[in-house]
Parts: sequence; C-alpha cells; structure tokens
Amino acid sequence: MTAPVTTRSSADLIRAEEPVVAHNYHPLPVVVARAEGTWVEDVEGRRYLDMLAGYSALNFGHRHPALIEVAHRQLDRLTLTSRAFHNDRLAEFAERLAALTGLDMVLPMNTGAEAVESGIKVARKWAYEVKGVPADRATIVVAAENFHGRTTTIVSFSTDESARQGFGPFTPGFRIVPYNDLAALEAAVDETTAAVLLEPIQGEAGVVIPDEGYLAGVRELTRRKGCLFIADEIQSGLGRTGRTLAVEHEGVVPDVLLLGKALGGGIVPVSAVVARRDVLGVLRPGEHGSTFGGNPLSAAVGTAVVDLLETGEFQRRAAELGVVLRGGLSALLGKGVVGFRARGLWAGVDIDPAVGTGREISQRLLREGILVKDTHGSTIRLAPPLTITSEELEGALGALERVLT
Ligand code: IF1
Repeated sequence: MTAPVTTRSSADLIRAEEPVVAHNYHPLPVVVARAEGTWVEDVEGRRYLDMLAGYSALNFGHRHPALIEVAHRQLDRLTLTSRAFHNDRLAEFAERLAALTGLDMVLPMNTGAEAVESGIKVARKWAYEVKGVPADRATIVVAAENFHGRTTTIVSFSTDESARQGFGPFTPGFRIVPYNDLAALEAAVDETTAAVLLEPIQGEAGVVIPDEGYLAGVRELTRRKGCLFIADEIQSGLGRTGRTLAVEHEGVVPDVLLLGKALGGGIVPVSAVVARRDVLGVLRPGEHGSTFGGNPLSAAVGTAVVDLLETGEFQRRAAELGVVLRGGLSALLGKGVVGFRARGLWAGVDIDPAVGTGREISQRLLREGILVKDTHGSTIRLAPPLTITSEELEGALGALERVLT
C-alpha cells in the first residue's frame, strides 16, 4: 500500500484528539490509516480484519475498485450543483434505484437520519393531503428499542435514555409499541396514523429478528388500516441479510423504503427515501430540500452501487457465508456465547457476562487483529464486508473462540 501520510504515532493521534474532538464516542484504541477490501491497517502498519464495516456502510469492502473508479472519474468532471439546476447523473440514479427496489420515486438525501426525517415529513404530509388526517394531528407508530438516527425528532421516539437525556423538548406525534407484537401494533394504529416506521431487523438493539410473519402482518395491518408502512433498511438493506432488502425474506414491499449507509459505497454519504409516486408526489417545489441531496458525485457512486447489487453476487455471498457464520456461532454456544441472532452476514452475539463485557471482548479481538464493536451490555455485532472470504470469516470465528476461552 502507499506510503504513510502522517508521521505521528497512533498514541500521539489518540492523545491529540482529546482536547479538540468532541467526546461523543468511546472508540477502541486503534488508528486506521489505510484500508482495502476487508482489511484495514493502522498507522504503525498493523493489519486488522474489519468485522464492523462501518455498521454496514462498507458492504462492498473498503475502496471497492469499481466504486473508486467511478468516484475518481466523477471527481474529474463535476461534484456539486445543488438542485437549483439539473445534473447529468441524478435521473439515472433514481431510475436504477427505483427499479432495484420495485418502487416508483426517489427523494435523494445524504445521511440515514436525513432519510428518516424526510420519510417522517412525507408521511405526515401524505396523511393530511391524501388520508385526510386533521392538521397537525398525524401520529407515527414506532417500535421500542428502535434506532433510526440522532436528530432531536428521531430521539424523541427513542426508548434509549442515553440517546434522549438532555436533548428535550421532544417532538410529539409518535406512539411506541413493543417490537414483534402485532396485537400491540393493531391497538396503536388509528385514524390519525400516518405510518408505521420499523426496522425489518433491529440493528442497534442487537440484530433482533422478528418472528416469521411479523413483517407480512405489518404489511397487511397497514394496508387494511390505510396508513403507510415505512421500512428503515438503512442498516439491514443492500445485501446485508442475503437479499437486496431484508423485507424480501417475507416477500413484503413497503410503501416507503429508507436507504443509506452502503448506498454511498463507503465513499460518500448517500441516502434516499424510495416510495410509490402517490406518496412522494405530495412534495412540491420548495417544500423540502438539501444542499447535497442528489449531487452528481453521490448519484454516480449510488448508480455504481446499484450496478453491484444488480449482479446478485453480494446477496448470494451474504446468504452462503451466512451459513458459515451461523455454524461457527452455534459451535460457540455454551463456550462463552450464550445466544445469537444472525441473518446473512449480520449477527448479534450475546457474550456470557462472566467471560467479559462486549467492550472487553472487542478489545481482546482487537489484539487478535479483528475489529468489532460491542453494542448494549455484552452483545457484539458482526457485520463484515460482503466481500469477506470463507477463510477470513473462519479466521474471525477462530479468534472469537480464542478470546472466549
Ligand atoms: C453512529 C447501528 C447505531 C441505523 C438505522 C438510521 C440510522 C442508522 C437502522 C441513521 C445508523 C449507525 C449510526 C452510527 C452507528 C450505527 C448504529 F445501529 F448501526 F449500530 F448508532 F445504532 N436507521 N446507524 O442503523 O443513519 O444518520 O448515522 O447515517 O455511530 O451513530 P446515519
């Protein structure tokens, strides 16, 4: 790989951040300086297998050659116009993304939270203009233990106190029901309900997979009650679970799909609200916007991401290697793993607290050359790039076994 760009050591750089970078994270003590595919390298040249992949933003690995090539070419042509003008990349991106997802229309945004916020605004406007909910009375039903981002409206409906503490006052109009509970959902949806907003698999909660039939039940319930089903696939989507979208495991097509993370190929922030035309059609000029939303660089990279997904290669790899992942985790049950949930190349692994906390296990794995991140308590998440090889995956599972015993 290329020569180092800095002469400061990892320890120096970690120390240097302290007075000048907000402490809104508690990163593991590794300073990444370069990466390729499934491997990253720290400042001193130590190599690590990346089993987090930017929380599923790096589904195609670090710096996938096809994506980098498109980005380089676009950087040499045009990077930003704002949507005050058209650019020659947006139409194709929207056409290809709509076709990939089986929906009609795309609202291009940048971060996941922006897609979630935009989805909330569109659903409310649809409720007032199409469903006939009285002004400012629209409700949106969400699940407990949800994670949809960090804006003040989104944390307004979080059940994680640490995400809400000190950030009030909060946005009204949200009802919270237990996840994976159709009866509770039935009771919460009424004539004021604009939408039900759910992760098809809850990521931050620890890769919580609902019972078979839950998503189909949500689809039937929302259709019957005349409200929108908004599926937040920002983390579960784009190949992660072995299908293009996690909702495909139940053959469900939502009214509104929220995408992000891997949509930008791990290069630029790209997110989108993808929906039926009668839903996104409620937006008229000047009613919503974003400086960078739909910019030509993002649209070019997003189109190249759709190219990769249309091959089906990454979905197939996630499904096939997901069998290896499940097998490896099953073998560790009772040997430091007390439980796990896995679909495709995505797993939430519950570690026996007697063996260590999620953070301690993450630190031991770091010393084994594996990058993972703990989530709540003693659960670690595994979400490698979908380009990982079987040998690399077996290596990571071997390292996990070693640090648990
Ligand atoms: C961090 C985890 C957290 C998401 C879903 C929207 C968003 C996310 C389903 C917002 C973002 C990221 C945020 C990142 C860690 C990661 C995450 F669930 F993936 F593990 F935080 F809970 N919907 N999830 O998962 O997208 O605005 O971040 O682009 O460090 O906060 P964003």
